[in-house]
Amino acid sequence: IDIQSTAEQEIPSQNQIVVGVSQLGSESMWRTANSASIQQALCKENGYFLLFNNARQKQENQIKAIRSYISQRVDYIVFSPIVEDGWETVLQEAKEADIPVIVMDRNVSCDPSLYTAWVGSDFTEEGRNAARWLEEDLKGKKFDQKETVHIVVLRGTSNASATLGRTKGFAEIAKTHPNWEILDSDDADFTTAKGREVMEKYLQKYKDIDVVVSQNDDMTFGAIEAIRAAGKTTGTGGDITLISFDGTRSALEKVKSGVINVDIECNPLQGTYIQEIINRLEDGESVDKINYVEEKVYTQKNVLSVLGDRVY
Ligand code: GYE
Repeated sequence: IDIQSTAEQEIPSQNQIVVGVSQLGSESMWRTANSASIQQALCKENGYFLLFNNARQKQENQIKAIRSYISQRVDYIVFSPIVEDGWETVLQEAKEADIPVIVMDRNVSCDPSLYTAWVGSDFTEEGRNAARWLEEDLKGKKFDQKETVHIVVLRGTSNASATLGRTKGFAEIAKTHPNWEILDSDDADFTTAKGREVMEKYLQKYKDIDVVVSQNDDMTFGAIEAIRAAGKTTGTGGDITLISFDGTRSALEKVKSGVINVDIECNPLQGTYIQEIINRLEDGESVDKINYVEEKVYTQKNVLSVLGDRVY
């Protein structure tokens, strides 16, 4: 092994911007795309030296990674908080060390002066968009106003902003429809295996499920397996209406083929937004504190417009 070049790779040069990233895990297709996006944007060619740590769904691992970035005196810290609470102490430490922190994807609930900027999605709006789509879809169907719509929800990771926001946004609108009944709402960790497991349980427990709201595509795939195994169908003209979130390529293929009715996009391509923020800070410019990424809603009607370019 060529020690010289290994050593060169491991030590940042004077003019490189050193960024420590703490990614919360690798639970979903969305997460994989998010990690790739950050790694591509903060690459050597763009002037960066990137330290990247996968916390494998543990907040304590994220705190450890952030502490190690502080002791290595990196120029910037970027992290996607697994849950909203419990970051004050470590962010205070980063502040005292004068290291700007950029929060990515999910939110933190602490004093906003503890971080420089946040990039991510409006999860509550995503939840509302799911319910708004359902309102439209039910128009003219037997459920419209009269019969009860039986809904089950597959929630993501407990206390994650994506879970909290999507749940809240959907419930806000559901409340205004006396005939929408949310039968059950359980955490399924944003994974396919858990999605399948929770959906199997729902199918045993409730004979009459009209709508499944699955808070990410990975859980949706698990739900589809469980529903098929129970001899039922989903999607356009199927037994169960399937609402998903994220808009990853393989799920959008299923929107195209009519197995998933609608996919509420959540944009994982946040690397360029973060690169832009860091570059502005490097130039001594001010940055917006809150930065929303762009997102849409996909059904069979418009899915072809995006499928061709979908890279994740
Ligand atoms: O929807 C899910 C992932 O925080 C927006 O986390 C993210 C969510 C995303 O595991 O697939």
